[in-house]
Amino acid sequence: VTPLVETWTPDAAVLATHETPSWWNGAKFGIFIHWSVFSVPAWGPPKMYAEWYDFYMRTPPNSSNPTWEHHLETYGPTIDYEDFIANFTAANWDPEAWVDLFDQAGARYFVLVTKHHDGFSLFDTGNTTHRSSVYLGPKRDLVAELLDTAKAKKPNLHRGTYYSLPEWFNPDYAKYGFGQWPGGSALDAFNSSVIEPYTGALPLTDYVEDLQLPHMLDLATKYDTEIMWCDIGGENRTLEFAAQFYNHAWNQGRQVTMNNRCGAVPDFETPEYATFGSIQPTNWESSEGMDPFSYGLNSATNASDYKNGTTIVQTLVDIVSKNGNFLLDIGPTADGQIIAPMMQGLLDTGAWLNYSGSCIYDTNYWFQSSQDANPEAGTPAIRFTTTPETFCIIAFGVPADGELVINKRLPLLPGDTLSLLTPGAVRVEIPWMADAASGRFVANVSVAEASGGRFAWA
Ligand code: FUL
Repeated sequence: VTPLVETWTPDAAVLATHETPSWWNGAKFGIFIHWSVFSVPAWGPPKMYAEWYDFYMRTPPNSSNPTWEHHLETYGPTIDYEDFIANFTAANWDPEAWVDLFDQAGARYFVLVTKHHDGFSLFDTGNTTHRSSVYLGPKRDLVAELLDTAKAKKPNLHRGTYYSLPEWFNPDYAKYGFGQWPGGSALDAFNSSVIEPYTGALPLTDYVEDLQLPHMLDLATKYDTEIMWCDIGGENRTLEFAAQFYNHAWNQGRQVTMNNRCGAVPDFETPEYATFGSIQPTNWESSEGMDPFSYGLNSATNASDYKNGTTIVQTLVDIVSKNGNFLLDIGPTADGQIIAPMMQGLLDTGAWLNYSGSCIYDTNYWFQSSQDANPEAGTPAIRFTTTPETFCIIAFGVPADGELVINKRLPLLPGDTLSLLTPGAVRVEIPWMADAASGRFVANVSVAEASGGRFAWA
């Protein structure tokens, strides 16, 4: 029997000493999954998140957002967001195929949306609410299925859960004032009957005590999440939650972490569709969708607009060179499929990481991090990473004349071995400038171009 150790107390000063685990620091690349009722309409105007459909469809038509018109034209006035729940089926979902794909993509963790701002959960919400995939739609515990499959099949693929602390249109949340509905508070939205009753809701005394905190504790202790990726903040019981989350993991000999949107004591920062321009010594993770600007699937996006392998790899390398992690998001279809352009981007990324991973996973940043591209000299942009054994130079393209000129004093000596990481693990001699460096690391040079699997640099 594991002895109960109550190491963590619900005390901000104590919890602030918690840090991201070493597995998270070394993992560098994760997959974010926005999959829920919003995957049914799967639509958003450019530069607006498709997973916000529930909110945008109630935004009056005189605004700059055409979702209201789109909804009326496509579904007519009698269909509400609540009606989409029945069409969120997961009918063709194979959790094992997802886990295999994430692994093939070279991801070391994933973060599944378990409840977005529409308040629809993908796990068993028991007697807190029946607004969940267990009671409605697929009638399956999607969180348990994915996390258990990962745990059983890929123990090195770490498992995380996104959880929105507020809910847009939950009348029980209204007193805490999420209330972003353009016509007023969520309660006003109900009273003016722009939305139907909150499907699946059960009577509650207090949203935070009786629903939000129990949900988060269940994700931590029943589903054994390793990353609590909260969203929005607002009213919360994060100190109580974090203490129990960390104690539970501690008693199982596991290391877990929590982002900065739970309202208190974050382990890491979470820039969104943005990265830092320079090295950040604190832990951070940048997230964005494969879509140009959406986490949820957007059927209005052209196949060619999704990020391809090269863009993903170069984004990842840039982030890693500045001490960050990259959480790349996919938006599956309502029946549980990952569309071809997303699948291809993931596979191309994995193909590159397969032979260049030694310059990504478990690396550290180098204090100079990067050298800008010099188009006149035909030199591509370059990023640097380090390990205790190796100094890595990663070029975002093939230099015009085959010679990579780096105007920095590198931790290398002229006689040091330089090897080019290539798909066949072939060692290639590359020209080097005798005056470029001093130091004693072995160098690896790798070209960050994943699309099509062609890496000719000779
Ligand atoms: C934001 C949300 O509003 C977006 O829909 C998305 O989930 C992103 C990761 O966080 O705050």
